[in-house]
Amino acid sequence: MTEDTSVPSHPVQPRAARDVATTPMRSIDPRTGSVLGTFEDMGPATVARRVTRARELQRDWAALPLRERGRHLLRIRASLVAAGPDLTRISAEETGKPVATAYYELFAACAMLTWAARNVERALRPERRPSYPVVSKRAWVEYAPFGVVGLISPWNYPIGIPFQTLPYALGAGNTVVLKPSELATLTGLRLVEAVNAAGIELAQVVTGAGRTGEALVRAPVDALSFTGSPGTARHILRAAADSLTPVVLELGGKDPMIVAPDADPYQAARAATAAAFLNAGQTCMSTERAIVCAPLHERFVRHAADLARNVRVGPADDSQVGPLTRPAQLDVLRSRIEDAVSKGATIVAGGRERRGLGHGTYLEPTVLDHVTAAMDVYHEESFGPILSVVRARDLQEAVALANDSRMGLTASVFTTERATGLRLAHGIEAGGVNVNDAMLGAAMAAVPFGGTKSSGYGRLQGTEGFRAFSQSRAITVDRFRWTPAMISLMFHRRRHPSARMLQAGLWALFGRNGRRQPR
Ligand code: TXE
Repeated sequence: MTEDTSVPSHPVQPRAARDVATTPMRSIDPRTGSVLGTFEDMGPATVARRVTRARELQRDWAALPLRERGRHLLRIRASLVAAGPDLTRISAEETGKPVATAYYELFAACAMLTWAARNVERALRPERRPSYPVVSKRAWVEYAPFGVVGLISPWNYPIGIPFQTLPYALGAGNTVVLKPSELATLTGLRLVEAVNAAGIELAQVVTGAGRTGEALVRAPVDALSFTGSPGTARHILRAAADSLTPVVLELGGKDPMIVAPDADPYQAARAATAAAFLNAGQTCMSTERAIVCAPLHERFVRHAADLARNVRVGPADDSQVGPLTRPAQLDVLRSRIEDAVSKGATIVAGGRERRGLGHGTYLEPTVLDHVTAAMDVYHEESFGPILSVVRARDLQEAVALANDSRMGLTASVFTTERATGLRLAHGIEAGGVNVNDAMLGAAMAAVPFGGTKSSGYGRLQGTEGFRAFSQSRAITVDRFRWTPAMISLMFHRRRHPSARMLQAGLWALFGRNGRRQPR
């Protein structure tokens, strides 16, 4: 580890520190246990140097016209496509996911880049606003970059999640410093290499665990995008408080799917199991609670159980569900299942560890029926391949159950009646509701993504995503050319208006709507 002697230039930068030498960290393939490579466990000094570098490069990037920034995002896309085989292989090795799942991430990343490239001008060009009630002025809003955006990322989608922020933050004129998860760092390194191979060094990377992440927050960066657990988010907010750094938080969910009495139970079960088991359930917006209305309970449960039993589990490239990325999560999932069964739930599919698949740790895709609010699995994010079925009498009870959660990321509704879908969507407390599918909203680059309640705040993607990493600047100028005589009339009058005159003015401007003028 190198010593740092430079003092970064940011005004609230803490004094330069020396990084204590640490042993390199290792990246491990959860399918085989083999070491894939090592990376540096960076301390505050190294992190500060990377942030300084990003800050130096940001000025030239922000000086480019929006259209030119858009063109460059398409060059990054080309670079990412060229790196595709490499990136998806490394991501699959580090997380254990099937390569196809890594490719979904890459498709999503390219879609985000494409939409951001084509819409950056529209989203961020200066906008005229009425100067009401000041008639003598014109006003407009400009969108300026923050400077350096820190991007602290988890391990579950190490390609897709960074690209929910990166195209929009770059489009807004920022540079970024990525802190990939310690479980998927090699993917992060390759990803940043691909971004910069497009010809402009727009991304830096810092590697390590929580200490490195905290150093990035405290460097400080000028804005932060964090995806991960609520516990870590609290640490980050405390660290960001010193520099008052704005933070966008995406913290996972306990996402419900309401299956209305008129729905096709097979289609609903297909969507629920696909969304529950994708990436071994290690997805923030996976369907964790299927809330099924009478009279569909039995049919939905039967279909969901059949579908779960037919999922291909294993380390091979053509499997659908790989191992848990963090083997220790199996203990958490086991205890959730045991707790649920002890309180009256029934296991209708899976429920056990799948052995004989080599070194990896696998939980069989699991469907639990008769799940109730008394059980941990009803409230706590599983982050594993478990679908809980909660039985509801009717739609009113189903909405109440859906909202009975600390989390509120996304939700879905299955119904054959569009009007029912929309009515339910309006009643569910979530950042996004998908009617007749699950998760698809997040794939739409123009549609904002983020949660309510403990699922976080702020939005990624869409026009909202550009604005999340921009600061609006209000500019006002004179509508008329003022002569010196007019200026002296405005500003050098001796007499101020009396309270009586002001009250009369207030009434003339705002006092109508049929109300009597107060005395
Ligand atoms: O997240 P962490 P992990 C949830 C899910 C999962 C749990 C843990 O429930 O089981 O979070 O996952 C960095 N200051 N989600 O371990 O620990 C860390 O190094 C600054 C939901 O990945 O929150 C990593 O880069 N940074 C979810 C990142 O934060 C710190 C996705 C996330 O780590 C830090 C993943 C600190 N003090 C997990 N401590 C979703 N929304 O999709 C850690 N980090």
